[in-house]
Amino acid sequence: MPLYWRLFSLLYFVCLSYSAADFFSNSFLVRFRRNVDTDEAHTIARRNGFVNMGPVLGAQNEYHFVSHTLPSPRIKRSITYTRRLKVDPLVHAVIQQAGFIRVKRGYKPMRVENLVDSIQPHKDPSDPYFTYQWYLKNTGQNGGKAKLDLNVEAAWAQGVTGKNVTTAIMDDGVDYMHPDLKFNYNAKASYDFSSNDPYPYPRYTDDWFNSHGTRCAGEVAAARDNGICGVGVAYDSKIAGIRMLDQPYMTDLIEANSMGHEPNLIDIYSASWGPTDDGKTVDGPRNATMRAIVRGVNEGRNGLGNIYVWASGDGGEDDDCNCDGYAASMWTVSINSAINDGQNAHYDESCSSTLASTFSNGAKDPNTGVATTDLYGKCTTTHSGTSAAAPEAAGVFALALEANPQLSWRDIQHLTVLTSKRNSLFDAKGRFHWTMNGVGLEFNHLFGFGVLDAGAMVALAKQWKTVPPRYHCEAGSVTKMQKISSSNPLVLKIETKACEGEATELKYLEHVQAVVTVNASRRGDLELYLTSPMGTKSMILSKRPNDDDSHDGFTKWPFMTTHTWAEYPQGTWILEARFNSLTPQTGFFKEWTLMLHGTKEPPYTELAVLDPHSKLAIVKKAHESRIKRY
Ligand SMILES: *[C@@H]1O[C@H](CO)[C@@H](O)[C@H](O)[C@H]1NC(C)=O
Ligand SMILES: *[C@@H]1O[C@H](CO)[C@@H](O)[C@H](O)[C@H]1NC(C)=O
Ligand SMILES: *[C@@H]1O[C@H](CO)[C@@H](O)[C@H](O)[C@H]1NC(C)=O
Ligand SMILES: [Ca+2]
Ligand SMILES: [Ca+2]
Repeated sequence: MPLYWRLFSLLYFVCLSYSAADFFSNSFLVRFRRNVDTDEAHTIARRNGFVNMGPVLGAQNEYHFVSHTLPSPRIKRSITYTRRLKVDPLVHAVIQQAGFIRVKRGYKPMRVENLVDSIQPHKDPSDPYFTYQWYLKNTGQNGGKAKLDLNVEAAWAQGVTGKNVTTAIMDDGVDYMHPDLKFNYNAKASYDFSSNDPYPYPRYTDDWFNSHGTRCAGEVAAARDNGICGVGVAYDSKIAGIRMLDQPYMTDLIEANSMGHEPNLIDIYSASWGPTDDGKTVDGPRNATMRAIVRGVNEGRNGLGNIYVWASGDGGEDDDCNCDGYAASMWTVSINSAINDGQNAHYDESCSSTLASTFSNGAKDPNTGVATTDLYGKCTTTHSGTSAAAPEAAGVFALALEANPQLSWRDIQHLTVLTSKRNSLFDAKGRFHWTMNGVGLEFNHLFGFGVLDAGAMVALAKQWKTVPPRYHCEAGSVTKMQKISSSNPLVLKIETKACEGEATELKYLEHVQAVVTVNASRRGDLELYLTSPMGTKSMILSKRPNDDDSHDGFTKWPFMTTHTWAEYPQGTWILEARFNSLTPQTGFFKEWTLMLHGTKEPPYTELAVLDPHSKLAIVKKAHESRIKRY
């Protein structure tokens, strides 16, 4: 059994532990006793009064059936309909799909503009909106900070513009007839899972509600020098539209089919949505969706792994993106945002699983949002939210993949860690400072390893050698139930050799997870901190003032940190659990399992150090002195 399946089964528990008041749809996942072909599946569906919508994740033993006679959504499961399928001799299991809520990040009704008519001659792209694209080239326009941008011109100057790379926008549709997008549209890789057809065109509403996907698409791949709108970060790359956000509720099957759609045609999936950012939700990928992501990173891109880019969340300081199982996943690259003067945006969430940042709106002027394409051939300058940030990262990764098409999903994360910059990013409220981890990498609880630098990433991608194999080590567990209260915080320790001498031995960290089961009289008042043997302290759960849950707590929830990247894992790990509130609270801490992920062999050894001040140089030096010590 491959290791990732073991890990995956551990994470399964997460999927089973939601308490949210779900409702039920008329969709059913039907698992057969043996493989059946599509014709046979049609027959079985018909003879039981269902319609077969097709296989799930390309499997031959799982199909998606819909009933047109069952009212949907409904409060209760339909035992009758489930049983009707269940008694069919070929059917092994039937799972009626729950409906749940997924929201677009950063949607606000926005003003729409027409093209500006004063086209200024420029050595930069000649597109009329380019000067508004401060996130591509910040000259200090609109009160921004000069040179605080994605440094994309340095990537373009290396001849890299995203050729032969496809990014899928999983959203409310893409206006693929937009003149700035249509030549970069990859129809073959596109699909509409909201209405089950190959045309992910946004549904018309008169309030621009379904403009989200089109705006995200333009950030990645709007065309250059065509006199229309601005340019995409990777303006010669392709975009696919995956329409999946535009139905009354979400189901596991819609998410799974979207995230597993054409994994060999699509390189990067960009998602600017997630569980409700109300500061009290704890939710993440369900069963089939988790399988889709695991399959994507292990088998997609013909084995190199798909890149899933995730907007870290718009819940502001009262939410924590580690409670969002999509953003907190090791298999997604979670991206936060900064505004044009280097502050975080007021809606930014913070958490230890964020890997890096890009940009959203301008500081004071609401018209200095992200300039990009809009519905019906228009352009906008007001796209914002961490929604706007994730597609910029997808564009930068598209550039890296053109520079080196052999990069794996992990290579992309390593490149992100090594080339993101602190630049002038800072916490507007002064809470979170830049800190150095045990190998000298600077991180910030808000911004991860900093703002993406396309020029540096492309340059390093060109000489990159794939990182050594990854191992998963279950480093230890504390399972004794312990009481915790406001006056008695809990400090737990795990002393570990990081699986030394075993098949999963590792010495160089990538992601670290603390899988925790705990309940509390008020979940939102609980804070969790994880400290590594090298002394790096990650806040893996922050206070969430709106979370008044007193019932569910967290059940085997995998809190993740990126902050100990490249550190040495052996030694003592410390978990602190404490309440941060005026009213006294109590709870029971039931489990902490420490999961370490990384390599046994040192990464980066074959890479040439061109700049002695680069992060690559710093980490390599730290690793070399470690090799001498141990
Ligand atoms: C484009 O990418 C595909 C795989 O995604 C590869 O088979 C093909 O050779 C590439 N084409 C070029 C021109 O690089
Ligand atoms: C999730 O998948 C596992 C393994 O295939 C299965 O045992 C379980 O019943 C599934 N749960 C749901 C809710 O689909
Ligand atoms: C937490 O779990 C313990 C043990 O299972 C239980 O006794 C308690 O009522 C639960 N709830 C709270 C708020 O502690
Ligand atoms: Ca253009
Ligand atoms: Ca959130």
